[in-house]
Amino acid sequence: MTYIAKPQLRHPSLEKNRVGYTRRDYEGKISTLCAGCGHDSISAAIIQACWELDIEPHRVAKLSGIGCSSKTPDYFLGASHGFNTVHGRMPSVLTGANLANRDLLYLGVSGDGDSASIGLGQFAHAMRRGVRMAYIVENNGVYGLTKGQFSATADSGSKSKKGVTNSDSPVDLVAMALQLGATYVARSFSGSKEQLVPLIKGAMTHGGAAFIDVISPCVAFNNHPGSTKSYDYIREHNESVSRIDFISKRDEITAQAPPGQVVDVRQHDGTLLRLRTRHADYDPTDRAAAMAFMQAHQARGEVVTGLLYVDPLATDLHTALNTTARPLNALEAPSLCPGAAVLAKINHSLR
Ligand SMILES: Cc1ncc(C[n+]2csc(CCOP(=O)(O)OP(=O)(O)O)c2C)c(N)n1
Ligand code: SF4
Ligand SMILES: [Mg+2]
Repeated sequence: MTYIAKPQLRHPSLEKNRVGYTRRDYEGKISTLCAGCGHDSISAAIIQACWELDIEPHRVAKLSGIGCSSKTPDYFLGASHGFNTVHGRMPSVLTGANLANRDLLYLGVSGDGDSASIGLGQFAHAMRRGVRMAYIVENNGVYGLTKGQFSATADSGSKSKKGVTNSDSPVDLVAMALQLGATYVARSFSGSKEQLVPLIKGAMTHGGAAFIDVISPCVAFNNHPGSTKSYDYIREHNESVSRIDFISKRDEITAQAPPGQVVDVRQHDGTLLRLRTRHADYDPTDRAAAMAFMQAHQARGEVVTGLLYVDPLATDLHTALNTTARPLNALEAPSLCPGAAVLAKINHSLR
């Protein structure tokens, strides 16, 4: 048996959201990950975010690669569409699905091995093409599933459980996402649900490529002194740029924002990201400044978390390709294949 189904029994008076679902309706099977694994906390944050967003589960497509992290879509959104791809290939399969049906909300779940090692090229092209999705990397600095080898995001100088020092430079997926043109870029920590839930909500309502790198400690292979991805290390070195509140377009904005410390970012779909900044001069809409800020703090050994960059008016691959507003999978045969006469006309126009 590779999974454990959850009992269907539930309390009849569980709170429902606006579309009539309880939190339990956003759960999946019982997790088989190690007790204390950061990935389970991220699954809980995804469940909370989707419930609060009033998303109907059948409107979500969750895709992943291979790894403990990529197993997690089995543990949330059990009534959503799902595809567990080959190692590192989630972004291209998701891109294809998105092009065929633009009406779904795409959630890509991956690991640091899956996205920064074997899937690095796939990650890069999904970001630069602006595929509309929430792309979450559950980053523990190791290949958890294959028993703790250093991954490409392990920091230079960090130590393995057996005391070996990593000499390679790390791949920083946040810096890459910023450089490659992602329009929503964040870093968070699995132990910080208060920060992670609104970040996921913002990503799922974003109009382009949204990327969240979530430091997610592997308690079995990378939670010891000398690791820079352990619970203790991240708690001690976490430097949050802001506190984020997610306000849906239906919610009334009651709290008056104190001037100077609050940046309101309204996204295309009307949702509002309210950022209570901890650094008065931090501008989350300035890509180059975000990069410089992050690198300066990283050099001091700090792990910068929060919403680092957002382009509220972002567009996606469909806009770039000028595709039809109707999902391709809903078009009838004559529209998809208009016949020899149309092809001859196109060929003629190219002569
Ligand atoms: C093509 C291919 N190469 C290698 C593997 C072996 N493999 C399975 S999971 C994994 C790494 C997973 O690491 P990560 O994405 O960080 O996930 P984690 O388990 O740490 O959450 C590797 C190398 C594989 N399954 N397929
Ligand atoms: S091996 Fe590590 S990543 Fe995998 S389930 Fe256990 S704690 Fe999580
Ligand atoms: Mg990993």
